Amino acid sequence: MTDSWWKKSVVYQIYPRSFADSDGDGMGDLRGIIAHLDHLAELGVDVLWLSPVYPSPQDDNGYDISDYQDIEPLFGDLATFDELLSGAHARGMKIIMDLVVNHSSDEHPWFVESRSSKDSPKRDWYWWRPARDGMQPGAPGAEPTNWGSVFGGSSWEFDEKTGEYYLHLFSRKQPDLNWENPAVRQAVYDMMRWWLDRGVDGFRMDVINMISKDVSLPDGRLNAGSAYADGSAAFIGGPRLHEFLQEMHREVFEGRDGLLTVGEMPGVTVDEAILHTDPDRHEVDMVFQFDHVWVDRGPDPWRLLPLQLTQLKAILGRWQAGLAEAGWNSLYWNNHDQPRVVSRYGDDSPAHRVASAKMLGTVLHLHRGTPYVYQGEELGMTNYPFGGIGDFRDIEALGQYRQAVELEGRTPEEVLTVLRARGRDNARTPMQWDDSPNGGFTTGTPWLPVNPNHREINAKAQRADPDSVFHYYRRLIELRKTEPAVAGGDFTMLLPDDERLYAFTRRLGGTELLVIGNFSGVEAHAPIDGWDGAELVLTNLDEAPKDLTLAPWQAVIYRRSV
Ligand code: TEU
Repeated sequence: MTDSWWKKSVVYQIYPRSFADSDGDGMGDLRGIIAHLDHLAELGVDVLWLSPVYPSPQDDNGYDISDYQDIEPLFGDLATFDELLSGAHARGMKIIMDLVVNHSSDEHPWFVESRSSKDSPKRDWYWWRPARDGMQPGAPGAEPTNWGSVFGGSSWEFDEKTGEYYLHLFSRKQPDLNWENPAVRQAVYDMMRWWLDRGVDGFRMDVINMISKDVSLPDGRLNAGSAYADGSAAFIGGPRLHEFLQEMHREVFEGRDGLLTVGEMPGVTVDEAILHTDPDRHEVDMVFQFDHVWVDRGPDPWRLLPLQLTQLKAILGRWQAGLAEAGWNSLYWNNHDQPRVVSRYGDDSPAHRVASAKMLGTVLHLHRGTPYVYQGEELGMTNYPFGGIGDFRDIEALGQYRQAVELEGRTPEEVLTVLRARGRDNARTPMQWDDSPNGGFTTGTPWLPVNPNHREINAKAQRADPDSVFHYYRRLIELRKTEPAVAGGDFTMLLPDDERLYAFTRRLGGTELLVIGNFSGVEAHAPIDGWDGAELVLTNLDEAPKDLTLAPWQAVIYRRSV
């Protein structure tokens, strides 16, 4: 992977269950994606990232894989997958797969065999441990460590048959694979080569910074008021992570060109990310960091914090500076785990939704890095009006609600307030294609309801309207292709202390761009000199600002020669 074509590219994430249903079962599928490839080509994206499409019991919507080398029947089959791949390639778009190998499904044959007996040849493919010293196996508190799972409850499941526990950092149906075992690693590399041989163009690697664990599995720190401890010090960026990623690179990617690898790494630091993405170290092309989506999260998980723009700028500015010389940033506001950004950092009221969605897109896409667009973001799709806990489907929302309300004494209302604003189901309501009853997503009953605002917010209407969020995103993506400073320019943050304006410059050779976004509903002046008479490249409102005084939620891009 010597070329870095992905620096000039934009990636579009598809969450297949919620993208488009071709057969009326209420669940999106591969043929649905094929039917909408022209929407993606018109938008101008270069790469499609498919969330998992493999056979799965769907405990975590496909992030629990029971067969790594086939297609989930709900979504289609391998022949349809090949058709999708060639349909994308024919339109100049690549496809990267989701690689979920920190854990498998408990229904994967590897785990079925592993749990069958203590002497199974695959016993050591997962993390099996006896009860805590001196405790009765299966008794409350006898788990091998005090770690909580991300989805609520203990991260250990007791297995009656062999009297031991297995580790699952996520759901009990997602047992963690033991990467210490070289046979596990070889099986994963084999499978990855198989997909590349089939023609796929790379991988997005799920929680890949959790694959190496401190094998002593130490207890974590218990925070006041929580039922379980945070064990992440033992498995985030663990002792052998760099070694494993370099081995994977050697075994899978060496000698193959034109691929993209992006590692999802919750909790990764800038310094670690430099090591992971420095091309000379042969690990991954870029990582997904989380600092900028944790900015509105305080020490208390069940209290909402408003966005503080100065903090957001400090975080993203630190990532821009850190990866300026070696390595590369990914850029994202949204994915299938995050609430809709226009509802979160913008203003989704009718007066400001369109402007703030475009402003957020402008600021993101003009940073140095590879932007990711999550399905529906290009329409300015919003959070869903969830009511009670019965409206949620996500295993994380349900599990965390149970733990908070039943074990930690939280009130349902305080937990629901946070889930409504931040829950993952916000991202997972079906894609809004048109104004028909199910938004053109399905002719059947959608697995998760379509947002009632699909009557106003939908792809069909936006493709016909040159002022829509869709066409604005299309122009942003096009600008990356026509103005080299967008992909290649260096980055300088301006006005770090301003609570309303996000401002920076990009410079490449004799060209400089000035980007300003107003993150507020009031007019704001940017005290920046030297841009009188500069060329206005793009703005999201009808009127250009005068003297750098931006209207509510306005964004501008100026260009000058230097
Ligand atoms: O997510 C990793 C992760 O850390 C998430 O738990 C995320 O931080 C959290 O859900 C935010 O609310 C990946 C996948 O993207 C996610 O969909 C999976 O559930 C998870 O791994 C397990 O595979």
